Amino acid sequence: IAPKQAPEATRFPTGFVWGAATAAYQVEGAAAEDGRTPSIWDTFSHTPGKVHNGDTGDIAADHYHRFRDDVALMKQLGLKAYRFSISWSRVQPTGRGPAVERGLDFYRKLVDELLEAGIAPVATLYHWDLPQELEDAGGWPQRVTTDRFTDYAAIMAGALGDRVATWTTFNEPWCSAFLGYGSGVHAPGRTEPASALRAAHHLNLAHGRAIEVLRDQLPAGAQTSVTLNLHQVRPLTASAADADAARRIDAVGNRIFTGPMLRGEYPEDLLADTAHLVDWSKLVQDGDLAAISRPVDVLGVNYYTPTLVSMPEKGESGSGNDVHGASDFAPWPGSEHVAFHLAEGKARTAMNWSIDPDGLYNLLMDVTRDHPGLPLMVTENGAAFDDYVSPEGRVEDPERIAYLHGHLDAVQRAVADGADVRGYFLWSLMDNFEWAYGYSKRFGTVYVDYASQRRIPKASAHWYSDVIRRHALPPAGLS
Ligand code: GBH
Repeated sequence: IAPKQAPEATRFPTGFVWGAATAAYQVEGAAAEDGRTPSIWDTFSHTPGKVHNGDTGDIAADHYHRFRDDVALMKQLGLKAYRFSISWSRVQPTGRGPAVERGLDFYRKLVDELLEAGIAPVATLYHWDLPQELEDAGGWPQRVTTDRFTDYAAIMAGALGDRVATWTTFNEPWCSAFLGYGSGVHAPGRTEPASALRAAHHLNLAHGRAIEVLRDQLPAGAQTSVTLNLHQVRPLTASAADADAARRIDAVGNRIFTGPMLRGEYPEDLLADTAHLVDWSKLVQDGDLAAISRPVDVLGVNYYTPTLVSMPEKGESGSGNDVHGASDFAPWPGSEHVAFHLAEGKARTAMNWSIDPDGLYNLLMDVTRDHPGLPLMVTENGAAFDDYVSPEGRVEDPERIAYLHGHLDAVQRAVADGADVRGYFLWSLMDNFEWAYGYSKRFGTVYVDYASQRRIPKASAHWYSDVIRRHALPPAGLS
């Protein structure tokens, strides 16, 4: 009789990329250094009442000055890739015209440091921080902003195209359009449903035009992508009304981007749901859809929690459009009556988001079904918990380890069932400025003591390191 052996752990696919992510305004600090001018997030965070505790990104995790130490830490953890974003107003302070060399230098040095450490740089051109001057000229609801973005993309491809192999145009354009111009909980804080829809179209167009520029300028092996926060929408009940609520949110939350980008058209139901707000026949001009649908090499998806919706009957009050507690104005133009719910009986993170790894499995499988053969990358996944430093100087975060284990297992199940997932980026490398929540929410796998700027890898960082080394999840019980 053969001795009992531990079952062989399933390994991730060969070449599967292990990374961690940040975004410029959330970590860099150095808000007024080397020629950088304010972005809409500087303005917003300095406006009283917009961000928890009046927190700003002025200093953040001081990554601008500490990037060498941060890259050394990434190397120590065994990361294979680092996803960061570029602060537009650092390289092109007015959002127009020639680039500022000192601004470009920061990203050149960061990229060189990463390459030296054997870590692949994955650059996002836009993670929500529009130069304030461009917002003053009308921002994303204005078509001219797409010209500005295309110029900026060309500058960055020229400066870093020889060294950065993976480029992402936008991070979560849904948030820029609908939280920025719809609910106003994000910068620039406008609450104009029609402007939010216009912004969405212009973000799509800017994406497509930038993809064209990147393809022209980048070497053959470089990859282009965009990252979407596709909502994993589920109806609360099996009723026809709730099914319609789910359809509506899927339209204005997901298909408003995947439609034009991946199919070359806006969904008919979206156009109908929002016809009273914008004249789509004027907004979408000849050639726009061809530009927007220029192919990307890989689609990035960010996932945190599913979206549970219903359509309350007239007179019945829904739970409102503020499932995450940040919004009292619906960021869903055309679907203002849809109610949002928190799943019962599931554990929650410090954001009060329910923990549901099956949502990630379903998301990857849904995209694979709707867009067969499309390579995917999980560009963000992670959780905030109430982390603290123990008297011994350690940060124990077993809930985060469980969260990551569950979601990486979901990725493996999706891969086994046919999804072409090329990599996984943990959100976030380190604690940072969590937008409207300021520094009150810690998503990092590395703890940041904001008083001293000391970094302390949490227990989950050591766990993740181990996963990377094995290229597999540890046997159950070891996490
Ligand atoms: C990501 O976005 C960001 O890319 C990243 O910068 C951020 O730090 C991270 O996640 C953690 O939050 O209540 O209807 O207004 C977050 C994705 C999608 C979560 C929208 C909150 C609010 C919807 N967000 N959601 S609503």
